[in-house]
Amino acid sequence: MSAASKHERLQAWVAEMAEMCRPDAVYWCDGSRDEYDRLMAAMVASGSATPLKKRPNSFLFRSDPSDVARVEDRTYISTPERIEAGPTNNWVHPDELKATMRKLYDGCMQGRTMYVIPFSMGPIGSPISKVGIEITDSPYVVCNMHIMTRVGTKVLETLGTDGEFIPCMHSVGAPLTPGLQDVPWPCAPMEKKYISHFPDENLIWSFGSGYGGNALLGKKCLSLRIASAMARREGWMAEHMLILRLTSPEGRRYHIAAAFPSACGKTNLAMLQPTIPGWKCETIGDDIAWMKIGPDGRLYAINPEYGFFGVAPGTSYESNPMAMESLKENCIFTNCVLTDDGDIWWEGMDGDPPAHGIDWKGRDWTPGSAEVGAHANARFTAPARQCPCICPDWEKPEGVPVDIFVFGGRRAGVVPLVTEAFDWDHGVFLGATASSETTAANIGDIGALRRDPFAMKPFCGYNMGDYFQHWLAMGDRLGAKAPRIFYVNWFRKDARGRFMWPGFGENSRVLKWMCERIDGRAPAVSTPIGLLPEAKDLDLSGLDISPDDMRELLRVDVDAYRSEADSVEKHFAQFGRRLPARMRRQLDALRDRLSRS
Ligand code: SAT
Ligand code: MN
Repeated sequence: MSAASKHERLQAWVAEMAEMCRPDAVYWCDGSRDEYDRLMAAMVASGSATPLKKRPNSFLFRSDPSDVARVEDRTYISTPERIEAGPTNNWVHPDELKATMRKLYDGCMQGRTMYVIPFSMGPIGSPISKVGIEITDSPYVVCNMHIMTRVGTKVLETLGTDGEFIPCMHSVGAPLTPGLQDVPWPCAPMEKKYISHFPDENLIWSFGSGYGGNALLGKKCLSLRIASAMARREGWMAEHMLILRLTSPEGRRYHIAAAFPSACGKTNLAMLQPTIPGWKCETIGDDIAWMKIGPDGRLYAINPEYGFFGVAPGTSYESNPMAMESLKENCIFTNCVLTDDGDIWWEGMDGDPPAHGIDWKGRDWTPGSAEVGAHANARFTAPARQCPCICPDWEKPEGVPVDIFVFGGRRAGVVPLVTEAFDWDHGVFLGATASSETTAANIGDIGALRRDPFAMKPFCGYNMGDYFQHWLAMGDRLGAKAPRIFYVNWFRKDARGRFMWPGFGENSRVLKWMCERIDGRAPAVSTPIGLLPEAKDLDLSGLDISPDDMRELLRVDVDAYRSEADSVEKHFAQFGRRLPARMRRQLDALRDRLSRS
């Protein structure tokens, strides 16, 4: 008898879902290597996975061309009152959404197996961790969840007979009714895809997509959308942040948590190899941080995940050697090029492209082909423990104390390389007004400028105005022990479209200045937008960068910021009365400083 059978609520929920979806079989996952191997072998046999000769225990998948990224238009925060979801989320009333989705779920697993995946976000037993149970009809999802979360019987044991769990319901939405032939990547058409969250019930219902955050429900759905709503109720924080430890040549440790939108280099920054001598960086997480105030009054962070789901194109030994080293075995690759010698390849990888390969759509590909070989949002799924610079404390149940918060986005113009907030409220203002040019990580326009507060626009499970208020309240509780807040932009371009800052490992120079700031050892200039270094305050030794570029990277364009303030005004207007007065005051203060300079 399985351990789960003792948990009545869990059993009842699984039975109810099975009755609705009508799978051929129900299978409880134990998280074992043997289970992973069996599922992979079956997917190889059916033609949906290709084993890679060059990488032990690694497999390539090609998704349906319509199912390649998160679908923000089809993602819902479903609360009884629309105002609780706020202006940045899609909303449908729970009764209506559930009725619509019940019809879709009705019989949707015919001809398939329903997998029940018990998983823990965070180390099993950590006071910050949460248990989820994902139901899915996708063995690809099961294998990815094995890498991205801690799956298995042990989780059921911690649940006991009445432990709390977050139900995560998922179906690819492609029943195999008699006579239908399965396809390598089953999914439903766009108008039937729903990624739904019921934060009042801690419940997730996802239908129709098998890709990334739409389907691996521990990630964005549980660890950000549902967790952010829980965190607000319970007084902690669930953020779209990498976590890293920087150690100075003297051995002083700094923990940095940094928020950037999807595909803006979080994984690269998390695995940064400092170019300044004597400094060391270790990775704790690359995407999500859960943070609680510890007994000493400081803020402690854990990475709830167990693996990396990273953007493949652009990842190379030059841009991120530690990621490349993490990908040598036990990985899943999605929508990359298959080379003739049985390896994967993507645009931006080191060295010459292969002379021939199979592209992400399964067609012959050569370097002269009209289209890219790997999809721009092609991904690798890799176990975090395989990262050579993973921090020895990355699974510490109590987490690591955060010294520094960093916000940022992709901005070709206007926003300087680095700015320090005057104080907590100003830092919250910088986070609340963060902006970025959009990337291929979600379906939609690429390169359009949007405000992405705290990089949480797609991931905040409640009204974003209340979320700003929650940040202010956390700052009030943390007082003098609050992390210091910075804003960065690695992506400034010159008139010819060339990146002005080299980025990657060179970003350590900016992080070093932040560390010196919190130790009171580095100067800063007060400007209308915040505290900035002068070029001489940054360690630029050994870096080939022109004084003109440095001046431009650290210049505050007062006129441009006046229009930024106008755009912030519009951005804030959408929150109406839910915008905290303290944010309004920050905007007024910014305008005041700009008018005086
Ligand atoms: O597909 S995911 O949502 O997991 C990746 C991302 O957009 O950050
Ligand atoms: Mn992300």
